[in-house]
Amino acid sequence: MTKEKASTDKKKKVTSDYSAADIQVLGGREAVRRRPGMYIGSTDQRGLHHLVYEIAYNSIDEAMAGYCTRITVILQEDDSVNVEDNGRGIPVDIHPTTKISALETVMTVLHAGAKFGGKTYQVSGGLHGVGASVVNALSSHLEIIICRDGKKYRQEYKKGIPLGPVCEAGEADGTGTTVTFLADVEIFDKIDYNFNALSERLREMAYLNKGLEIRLIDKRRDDGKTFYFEGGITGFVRRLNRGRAVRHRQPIYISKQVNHTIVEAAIQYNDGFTDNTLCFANCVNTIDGGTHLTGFRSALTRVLNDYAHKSKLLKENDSNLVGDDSREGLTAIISVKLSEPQFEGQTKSKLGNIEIKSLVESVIAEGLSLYLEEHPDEAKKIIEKCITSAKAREAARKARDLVIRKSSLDTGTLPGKLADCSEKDPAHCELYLVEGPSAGGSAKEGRNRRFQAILPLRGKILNVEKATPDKMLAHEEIRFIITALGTGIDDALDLSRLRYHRVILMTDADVDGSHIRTLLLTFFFRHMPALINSGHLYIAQPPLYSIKSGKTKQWVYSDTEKEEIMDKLKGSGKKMEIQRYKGLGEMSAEQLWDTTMNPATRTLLSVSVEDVAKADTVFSMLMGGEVLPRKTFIQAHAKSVKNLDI
Ligand code: 0RA
Repeated sequence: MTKEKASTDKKKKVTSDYSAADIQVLGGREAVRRRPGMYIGSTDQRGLHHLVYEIAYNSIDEAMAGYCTRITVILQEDDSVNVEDNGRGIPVDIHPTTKISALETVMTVLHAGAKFGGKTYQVSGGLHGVGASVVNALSSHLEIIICRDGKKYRQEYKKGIPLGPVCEAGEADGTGTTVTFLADVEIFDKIDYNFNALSERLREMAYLNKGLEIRLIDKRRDDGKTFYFEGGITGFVRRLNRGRAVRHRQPIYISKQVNHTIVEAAIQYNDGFTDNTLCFANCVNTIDGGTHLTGFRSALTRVLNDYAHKSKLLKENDSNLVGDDSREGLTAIISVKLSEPQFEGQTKSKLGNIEIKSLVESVIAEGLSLYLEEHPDEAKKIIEKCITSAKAREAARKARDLVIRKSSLDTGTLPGKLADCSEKDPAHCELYLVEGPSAGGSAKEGRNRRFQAILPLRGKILNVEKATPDKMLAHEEIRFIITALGTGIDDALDLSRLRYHRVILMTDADVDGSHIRTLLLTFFFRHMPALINSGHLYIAQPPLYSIKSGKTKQWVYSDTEKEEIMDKLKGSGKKMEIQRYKGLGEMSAEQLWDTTMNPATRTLLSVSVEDVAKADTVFSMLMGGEVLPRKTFIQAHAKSVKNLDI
């Protein structure tokens, strides 16, 4: 009987027909009250603020749909909050299936708001927050007033339960919705709204909806703020960049509506190094990015590269700017508004709509290209910034590679051509660095393989004095030396890992040989100075001559020695045969052992650097770029290596 009556009399129906809806309402209401955290995150101040946002989101949806220009949030002295808008007003007519008013459905059924909005909204599918029903369920008292069709309607709730039907409450001038709620002290730790925290988010909303005025009034302490931004996200970017040196005065603004989707971006580079890009989908800050951000980034990098090449700011052979280069010092807002946003991820803060990527990419590419064409001065400043970033990135990469290489050198496998010794105690081991493969062969054959290792070196050693660190490590022979020694180099040098306590340079006694020796010394001095300072580095002394007389053969290691012996032999009238040895390769394996490698008979020069500061200039003079000082020095210090017998 009641139902029958209700269908003919709208007002009465609303009054009486609560039985069916109640079950549904209580279901949602109780779930929300039992586990409020599931719906609003927490029951502390953040959760409390969430209530305000949920109600405000509905009004912002109305603004995005183009029907609302002003939203007022008032923090009342009694801890209740008003959210008032000048939208169309929530419809109060009876819903055909639920048989209750649209207003009551929105206020009592979880997620009902979104469903209601979907059909009527022009571009936006709404914020898709948890909805007004959650706020209602968590409020000890809630009142909603609708102004529509020249009338005022009113309904009240207690903990989400209607205290009565929607009632007419007089005349109204305009249209709009006002929600007043008092958060339930049974749910919340304490009712204490933070004006500044609320301002931040409301300001953001105002930026994202240009032309929308949002007021926040604090009646508790007579404070208030009005947010209204004609420039929308352009102003947002300016605010983010305030106090920073910017590369171009005006933010770049791009906006386009395609069917029911709006794409908007504001871009301004500063002189900093971080990427400060915020992206929003239907005014929700998608902190985990998503398809809109991906589309924006690829357009940005592509367009900047195209322009940089076209304008010859990047030369043909220069490598392209990468994404990171185009985002250094970037402040940007990307805002998309679409009908059915899909929010993904754990916290639903990533936009998933796949079609948005190409849409954003094309809108941004078009808008940005146009801007660069029309603003060559600004374009140049932006591109130059990106190029600087590219250079810095390249330098950083080299430095990083160097560190990685250095550490891999420490543990690298031994070079294949190293003929290692069998002794494991480094204190008893020697490593011969031998010039040329043939001498290397003789040395391998002639050595005592128990404690003597041979590393033959091919060709000239890189002049490290003139090479960049990465070039040096790209040089194979140098890498072999480093891995064979096992200590690492430079800052990473660890002498305790030295695999041979005698490192012996064995080069030919000719010009090439002495050049190679100098190159090796330069390397050790620059990159393993501790090896020299601790007395581990030696120079082998192969003989220069052999003098044979009768059955005896003598090895001669210097010209003075040669003169002495010759004088002696001449005096005794004996015949002699003198042979000059220029290269190690001219000696047999046995001869090499006898003359140069046998510890019992050989002579080694220990390399020491007494005056490191002096040596430093000496090395750069010897091996650096300038030719004249090198020549003078070599002539003056031809035999300056300290001689030490072992
Ligand atoms: C659905 C339809 C219509 C308005 C709204 C929702 C609406 C909801 C809220 C929530 C807070 N403020 C709001 N303002 C409007 C209007 C349908 C029509 O008039 O044709």
